[in-house]
Amino acid sequence: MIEDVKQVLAMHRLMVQSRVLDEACCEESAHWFPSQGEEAVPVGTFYGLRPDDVCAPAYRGAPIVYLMRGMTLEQVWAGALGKRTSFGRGRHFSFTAPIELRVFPYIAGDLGPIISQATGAAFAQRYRKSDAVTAVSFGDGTSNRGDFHEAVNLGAAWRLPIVYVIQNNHWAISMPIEKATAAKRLADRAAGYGIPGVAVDGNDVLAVHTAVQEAVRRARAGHGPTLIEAETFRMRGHIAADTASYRAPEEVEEWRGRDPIQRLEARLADAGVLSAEDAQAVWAEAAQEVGEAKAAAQRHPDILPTDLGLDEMFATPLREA
Ligand SMILES: Cc1ncc(C[n+]2csc(CCOP(=O)(O)OP(=O)(O)O)c2C)c(N)n1
Repeated sequence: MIEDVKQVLAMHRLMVQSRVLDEACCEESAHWFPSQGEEAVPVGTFYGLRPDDVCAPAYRGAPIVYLMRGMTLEQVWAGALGKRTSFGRGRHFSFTAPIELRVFPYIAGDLGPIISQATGAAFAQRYRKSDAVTAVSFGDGTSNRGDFHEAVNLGAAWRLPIVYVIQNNHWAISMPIEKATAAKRLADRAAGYGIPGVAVDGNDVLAVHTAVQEAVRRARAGHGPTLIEAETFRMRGHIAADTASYRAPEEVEEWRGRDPIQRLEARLADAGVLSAEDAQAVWAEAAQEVGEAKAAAQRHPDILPTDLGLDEMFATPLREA
């Protein structure tokens, strides 16, 4: 159902921008984590949250959430190119975001703790008597970790203002979800925590957005967490260089037919909201913006060996001992 045309067009634009940026980053770095085909989950989940809400996006597709929270494309590129001007100061050849935007930075390596940390952010929101909420998304593989159980159990027991979103793209590197769990629907796990569990078509941005917004309303009203499983598909390998030879090409082709951007465009065309030419213009504009931002970020200074000092490793103590 298309109720608010302006919002839907904004989400379409973000998905296109995400796709174009992601393709360009894959060309730039063999280690980039491709998110092509999964755009409806980050966009549908984090679009429309308030500036005082906290966002903790899954690493796959996170840059579009940073852009939604106020980072510029040039800043995202500075991170992707490992520039000294990036929020990771060039020490992290990837992407991250400043905490001031109330978006969790991408923390390399350890998957899982972000679910507990986001639950902690929701606890802080409750403790400060604010009606802000936290939304956290993570992969199906990550949802099989103990961190998930501990965090969701606590969030539910304390009725914290948080929405847990599993970005189920069917694969965790080379491990298919059917081999990692016997559960048919990951959303069913919610019953074990005493919270609502909702399974949505993760390639339908409106379905994701509607489910998350409903969960946000519950959380804001003090009714606690919801677990949402958004089913999508990882169209490329785990990283840009991964040819994903461990899976059947037919499976990928089947999902190509459910491309979230093409589906939305078909729907918007049917509704007389976006013509083929309008859609073309959105793609062209995204390509131009992404290209210009990259060119600008390439001119930023690279990190120097002398930047790798210990000065930023330790925070200044709040009080002298
Ligand atoms: C605690 C931990 N275990 C293993 C890894 C290695 N690892 C990096 S990405 C990944 C797959 C994660 O799968 P999923 O959560 O489904 O997210 P996806 O990559 O599919 O988006 C693994 C196992 C890690 N980074 N952290």
